Amino acid sequence: MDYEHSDLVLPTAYKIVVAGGFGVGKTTMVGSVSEIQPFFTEELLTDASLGVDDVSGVEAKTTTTVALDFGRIRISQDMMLYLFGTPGQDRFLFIWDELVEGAIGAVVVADTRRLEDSFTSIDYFERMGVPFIVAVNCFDGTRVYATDEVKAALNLDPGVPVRHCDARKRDSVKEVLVTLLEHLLTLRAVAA
Ligand SMILES: Nc1nc2c(ncn2[C@@H]2O[C@H](COP(=O)(O)OP(=O)(O)OP(=O)(O)O)[C@@H](O)[C@H]2O)c(=O)[nH]1
Ligand SMILES: [Mg+2]
Repeated sequence: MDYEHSDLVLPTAYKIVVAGGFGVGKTTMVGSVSEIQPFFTEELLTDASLGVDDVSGVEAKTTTTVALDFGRIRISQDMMLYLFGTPGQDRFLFIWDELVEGAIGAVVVADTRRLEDSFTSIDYFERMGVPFIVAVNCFDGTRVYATDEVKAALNLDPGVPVRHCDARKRDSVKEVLVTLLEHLLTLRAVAA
């Protein structure tokens, strides 16, 4: 057989978690950036969720993630990212430990109309020692807050990057992932 082995570059795969509160755009984010057909576990929001799931701000929402989202993107010749989106509701928190196992970092997606919903994710990653950044998903018509304001409101360590994005746009989400990778490299440099 005539393989050109020297041309063959197998990328290393890394696991990234996409977390955040209910309805902030995690599934949208994984879906818009994935190069493979993403895997979603969406279930219809039923009457049972009335009074439990706060859809204010995302009234058009009809489904919710009950287990995970999965997508994949090749960032460079030698780097592949596997994206695992979490369910947004606290009642599915029991899945998180397995979802986060082996992850090199996380993106906490935030909606500035409901910033307090980010605390569950932020507390979780701080407790588990998983490096993360915050991606503010800029929904149409909502006020845009400066990253410093978001940082202060979330009481974040000054070193944690915050950036705005549009979860529906592939390039925007790619920039979020690159920001996370740069943050990981900075942390590694500091630790060395
Ligand atoms: N206008 C606008 N709508 C968005 C954006 N991102 C998501 N949406 C909509 O907001 C709703 C919530 O999006 P999802 O991606 O399902 O949110 P999620 O965080 O995965 O939700 P859960 O899994 O239920 O926690 C959907 O109706 C999306 O179409 C955005 O950037 N702008
Ligand atoms: Mg979801």
